[in-house]
Amino acid sequence: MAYFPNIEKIKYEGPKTDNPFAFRHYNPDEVILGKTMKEHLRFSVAYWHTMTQDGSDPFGLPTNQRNWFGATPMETARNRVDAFFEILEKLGAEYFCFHDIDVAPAGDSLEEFFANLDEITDLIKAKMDETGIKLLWNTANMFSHPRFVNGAASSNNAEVYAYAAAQVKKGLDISKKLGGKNYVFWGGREGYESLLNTDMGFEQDNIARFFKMAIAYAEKIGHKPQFLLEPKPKEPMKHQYDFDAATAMAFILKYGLEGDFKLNLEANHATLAGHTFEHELNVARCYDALGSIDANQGDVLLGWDTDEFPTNIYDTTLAMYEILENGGIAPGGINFDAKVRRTSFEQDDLFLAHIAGMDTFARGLKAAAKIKEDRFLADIREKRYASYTEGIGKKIVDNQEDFESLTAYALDHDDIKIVSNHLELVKSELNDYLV
Ligand code: XLS
Ligand code: CA
Ligand code: CA
Repeated sequence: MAYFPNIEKIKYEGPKTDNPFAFRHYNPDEVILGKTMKEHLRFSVAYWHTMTQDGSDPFGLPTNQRNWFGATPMETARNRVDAFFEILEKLGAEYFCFHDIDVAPAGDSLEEFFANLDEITDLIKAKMDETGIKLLWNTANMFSHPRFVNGAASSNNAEVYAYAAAQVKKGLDISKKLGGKNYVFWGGREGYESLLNTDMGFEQDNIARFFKMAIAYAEKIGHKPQFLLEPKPKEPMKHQYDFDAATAMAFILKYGLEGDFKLNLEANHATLAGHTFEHELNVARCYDALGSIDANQGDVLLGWDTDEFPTNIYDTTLAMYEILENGGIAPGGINFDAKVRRTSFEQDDLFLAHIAGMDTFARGLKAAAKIKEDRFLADIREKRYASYTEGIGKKIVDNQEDFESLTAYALDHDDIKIVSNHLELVKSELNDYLV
């Protein structure tokens, strides 16, 4: 059965088309800077927002109209696999991501949950083999169930810690079965409500122990996906341990995890932390740790994690510029960790929303490629740091100076000329790349 009988495979029809079920900018086989758009963008669809999100909010009941509900939770889960792969194929998205609980019902025991996961991931594997669609990453939901009220690997309760370990072990087994490229750890409830009852150092040591056990298990089963840590500053906990890219890197480096971990960076988490998305991507690049991205956007007027589909070309251009400067995002990808608005409740809105996100990233890619080709930002930056390419600046960079020699130099050169950045001009010229 087709779950979207009225929707054909989405094709590129160019900016002039009036067909809403067509790409206006994403042309998968178009070559940009030597690679196809498909290779640059590595689009992924998120199981949770697309298949299980129901449109409810703290004030209202579900609004989403969906046609895949069956008589039992397992029947629904099986239907979802078919519907999901129909979406992936029709969109031409080559990757997907899921939490364990998104794909299979929890059942009445951990054993039953695992059995459900085995059955459903067999179906997923068959679909992957049939279509060539690949698993960008999977992860474990260790935050929704009440047992995780105080976190998972940071929980004060060792039984919860053990339960979480069992879930991640299963997640890695599934990653091996499905050939997962990455495996994500988002902190969920790893953080705290109040320092009054929290031993932060102990909790972080425990999380590091947990990660080391995960690495050891992956090595043991001979399947090591790229591990990714996903920062977020708040929600659900008041204070999340992996606040932002820099905080997550401090954790990774403190515990010597840099050989196994990179970052999965989400746009909305960046803005919640008070950063731009490009700031977070740039921080990750400074540590050679840009792993993958969760593509979405927040609302500037709202201080929470709205996970909207990305439609802001300014943001996607600057994000794609960072990705191009990184030499690409593989083995990571661009995962739409984004949900349709509560008011976009028709099932076909799932297509319209993904098309909007894919077109917005395609526009970002095209603009960023032009910026790179023209050396627009590269020249501005090169010129701005030119004083380090000769004379005293070059000697500083070559580590040939010390405080005494610099003081001697400064005493002779204290009539310093400062130069304007002309930032308004830069921003105005940047606009020419966007529209
Ligand atoms: C929640 C996170 C989550 C992770 C995966 O805010 O974005 O969805 O990406 O657990
Ligand atoms: Ca995310
Ligand atoms: Ca989010």
